[in-house]
Order: sequence, then structure tokens, then C-alpha cells
Amino acid sequence: RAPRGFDYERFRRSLRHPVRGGRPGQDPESRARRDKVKEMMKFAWDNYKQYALGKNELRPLTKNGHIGNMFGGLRGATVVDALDTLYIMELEEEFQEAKNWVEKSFDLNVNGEASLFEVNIRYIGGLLAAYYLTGEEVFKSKALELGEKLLPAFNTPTGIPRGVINLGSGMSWSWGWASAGSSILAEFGTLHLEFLHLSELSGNPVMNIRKVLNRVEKPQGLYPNFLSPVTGNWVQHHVSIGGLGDSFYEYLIKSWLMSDKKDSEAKKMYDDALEAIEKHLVKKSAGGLTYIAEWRAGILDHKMGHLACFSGGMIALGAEHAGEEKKQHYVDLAAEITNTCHESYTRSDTKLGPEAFRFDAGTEAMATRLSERYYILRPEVVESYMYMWRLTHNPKYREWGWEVVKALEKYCRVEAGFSGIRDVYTATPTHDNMQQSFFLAETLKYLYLLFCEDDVLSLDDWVFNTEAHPLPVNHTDFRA
Ligand code: DMJ
Repeated sequence: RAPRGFDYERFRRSLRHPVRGGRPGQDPESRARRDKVKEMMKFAWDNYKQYALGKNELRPLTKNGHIGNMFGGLRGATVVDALDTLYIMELEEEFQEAKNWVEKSFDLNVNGEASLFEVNIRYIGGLLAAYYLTGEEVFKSKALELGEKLLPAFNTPTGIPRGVINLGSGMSWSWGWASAGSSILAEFGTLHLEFLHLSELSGNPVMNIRKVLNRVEKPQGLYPNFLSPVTGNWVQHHVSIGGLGDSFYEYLIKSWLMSDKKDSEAKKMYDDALEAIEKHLVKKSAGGLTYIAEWRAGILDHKMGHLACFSGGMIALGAEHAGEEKKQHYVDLAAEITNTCHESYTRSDTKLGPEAFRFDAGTEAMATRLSERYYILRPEVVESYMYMWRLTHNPKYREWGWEVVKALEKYCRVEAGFSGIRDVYTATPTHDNMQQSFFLAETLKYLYLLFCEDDVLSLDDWVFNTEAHPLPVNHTDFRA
């Protein structure tokens, strides 16, 4: 079928709510808190612009840029990740600065090894969201051009892509650390939302991943984290709703929502997966905290990663659309998990949570290993506060979000930006000298939305990708 043009104006008219803008009647306290988060965003952006524009991240202590090795020679991860946040916060001048950089300096003719997953969620997601929010063609054409460069990674016997791709040659291979040439569930399972939009905009259908996953036999209904892109079979039986697994589950429920609830296969896979997770992984600690353990070939590891804390929000989002008989149950489960993640924050000296916390040998929601005590400006806990707030309007979620704002200001704000910290259990932590791009894409966006009215980026119109980039729900076909 010949590609047809996407009718942007028709799409904008179809939105049920304006995407941004202050609403009259908002209570003064929430307005002031929202403005504080906006000031933090401006500070994070201004320092990135001053010291690191065109690099991937800002190093706020040494006041220079960081390039890293995840993006295969692409630059400006912070610019692309920040675009939609700057736009919805009405930081107009700063948005123009970011847009100018994309227009004039964003070079896609690079040659290097990139993570397919990271390029997809940050760059493709960021560019698509910027296009849908503003209608500026430059974002669409860059997204489509970059999407093309990622396609060779899907040329495997099963259609399941490998994790690493050279953006110049199109050669792809598996991560050296992933067992026996396998692909990672959270990586190949976190492409669907963005690639559906790329297909919609370009007219080229892609992706065969869902079919393989639906067909393959699952141990106890669970999805292990490693799968061979050659045979389509699991390579190792490690299951986790945290790192390596996380956003695969998130993209099932969000695929269904983004399809305007038509993709019933995704909904069924989500429902079944969540049931298996509840049956085998959800536990209650001696102190009454609900958590999600990890599973290694049948043996439970009573640990929850910060990454797994997104699941409170995911279950809340699913609960809103669950049948009446299940709804309250899922609202309660989401609230309990979010509460546990909040506990991991309140039990630290900084009121920020560790990278992983455990529930064994008398430990409750605290890190036990030195190597797990750090906080790198991650969003998952405030992400869950935002979804729980929109679902319940219980004011405690706004209070919890405000506690995080205060802690970020006290412990992570430095002279030239925000930095991660190495130990949340000391009131004088050392800094890791890194302002992660997801801090601007996600952490600050979710905090801002927590203090906005519900119709700013309404969940009726938008689905957030796993990097918090809003993609529109397909109410109708907008091809002219
Ligand atoms: C982000 O890139 C995304 O949220 C991803 O899903 C997980 N890791 C970081 C944030 O912690």
C-alpha cells in the first residue's frame, strides 16, 4: 500500500483536551509546587546548554559533557529527551533552543554501536512526542530517518531483534553480557509503541515480536528475561519486573490503551502475565509491606529494584480499565506497591530511595549491599505517585512527590545542575557527577504533572512511553 500522508491538523482537532497550559481555579499550593518543578527544569536545561550542549549528558560537577557508549555516535540525548518536557512546561525560549539544535546540529549519519532499546525509547520516543505535540515536521522526519536505521536489527530468523546495532553499517549482534547470544525481554519488548507510530507515519508495517512471545511456552505463565533471537526459545529462567523485564509488561497494557482498547491480544497477555506475577512473585514482608520478588528458576530473591517501582503506576493504569470485579483489587495492589517504594525513600537519611532494597534477615525496604545504595535521579517512584494521584486523588501522593522535590533540592542540586548521589543513607552524600537525560524526560515531567490538573497531557489522549514521552492514543486513522 502506498504511504498516505498523516493529517496533523485532523489529529490535533481530535484530542479531547488541550495538551498544556495553566488552568484557572487550581489551588495556589499546587500551582506554586508546579512552578518550583518548572524552575528545576530550567536550571537543569540551562546548565546542560551552557556546559554540555551537543553531548549526551551534563557532568554537573566538572561542568562538561558526557558521551557514553549507548547511542552509537548519536549526540544530544538530553536535548531530545528534554524537548517535550520544555514544551509542556511552556519554557518557550528553551524549547526553541532545543529545536534549533535538532534542526542544525543533530547528525544521524553516525557510525557506532548503539543500544536499539535506548535509541528507541529516548530518541525515537522523544522525537515522536515532540512532533505530535507541536506538528513541527523536523521532528517527524528525524524520527523516520532514525527508525529506518534501526530496522536491520530485526533481520533475525525469528524477527526478534538483537540488542546492539551499528547505525552506520546496520550490523547487529547481542550484548556480550547476555547469556548465549540472547536478546533481553525488556529491550525487544519495549519497541511496540514507537514502531507502531513510525508505521503509522510512514505507511510501512513492522514487527513480528508479539507473535513469537504469545506462542512460546512460558514457565508458570511467567516471561523469562532472556530469549534467543535465532530459535525463539528462552535461554535462562530469570524473571523480573525490575531491570531486564520491566518495560515489556508496561508496553503490553500501554499497547492496548494506545490502540484505543482494540488490541485485545496485548490486553490478554498483560492480564495473564500480571496474574502469574501475583501468584508467584508478589509477597508481603513481616512488617506488612507488599513487594515483588525476583525469580531464578523457581527460587525467589526477595529484592526489589528501584526500576521495579514503576509497577505501582502500571498496575494503577491497568486498574482503571479492569472489569468491576477486579478493579478494587488492582487499585489496592498498586497502592500497596507504591507505598512500599515510598517506604524505601522514607527509611533513608536523604529521603531518596536506593537502587535496590531487600526483604530478608530482618531487613525491610532497605539496601543491604554497599553497591545498591546509590540514587541516579531515577523516575520510577514519582511515576507511580503521578498515576496513583490521577487514579485516586488522594492528597498523600502530592505530599510524597513534594518530599522528593525537597530531597532533590537538598542533596542532588549542585552549582551547575543536578547530580546522582552514591549513598542515600548519609546526610552528606558524594555526587556521581552525572545529570541523566531521563531526569529531564521523566523525573521532572512526572513531578510537574503531579501538581497539574488531570487534563494536562490527559491519559484519555496520551500514553507515555517508558521514557515518559507522550504518544497519542489512536482514536481514528489520521491518514489523509
Ligand atoms: C529510563 O531510561 C527508562 O525509564 C527505562 O524504562 C528504565 N531506565 C531509565 C530510568 O530509570
